[in-house]
Amino acid sequence: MSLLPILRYPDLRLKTLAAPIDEIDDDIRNLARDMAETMYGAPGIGLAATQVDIHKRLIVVDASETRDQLLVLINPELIESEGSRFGEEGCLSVPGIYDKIERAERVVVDYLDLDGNRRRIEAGGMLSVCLQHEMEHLDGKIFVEYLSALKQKRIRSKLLKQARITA
Ligand code: K2U
Ligand code: ZN
Repeated sequence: MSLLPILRYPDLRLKTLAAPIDEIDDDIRNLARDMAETMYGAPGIGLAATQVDIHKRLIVVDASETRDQLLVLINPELIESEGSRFGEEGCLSVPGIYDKIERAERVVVDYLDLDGNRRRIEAGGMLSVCLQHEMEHLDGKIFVEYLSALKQKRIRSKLLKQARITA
């Protein structure tokens, strides 16, 4: 088990398009385990492999109050989305930054579980937001990209300054 380093915006590796997973082997199972440990330790309610510089289509999510309902989604696909809601979001790759983002209210997502079974999840609420947020990471997109160019500029300079101080 190990905690994985999380890439920080504006690291260009966060813009990488993740590749589909063809074989669910021990490497993938170990990665899912380490991503889950990293997510719980952050703490967060989701984490995409992109954020730990592994460019494969794998996300882990646990939006439960009890923090004991881990979902591992391999090759997740957005099948349906409906409605619209504005909610404040953060991101483990953009520490200390929170802003309101519009998302679909409900989503239907198909994916493979760690046993290779095809599954379908219908989600609303925070789980729906988290799934949309994580699946965008796999496409190299970060929530700050929905914000104005000025806000993005300010966030970029703040995080670059933070990185210089902590380097
Ligand atoms: O991708 C990530 O960085 C994980 C996010 C997922 C997320 C962002 C916005 C809204 C829902 C989920 C982190 O979990 S951000 C930290 C956090 C923690 C608890 C609740 C919401 C956000
Ligand atoms: Zn994020």
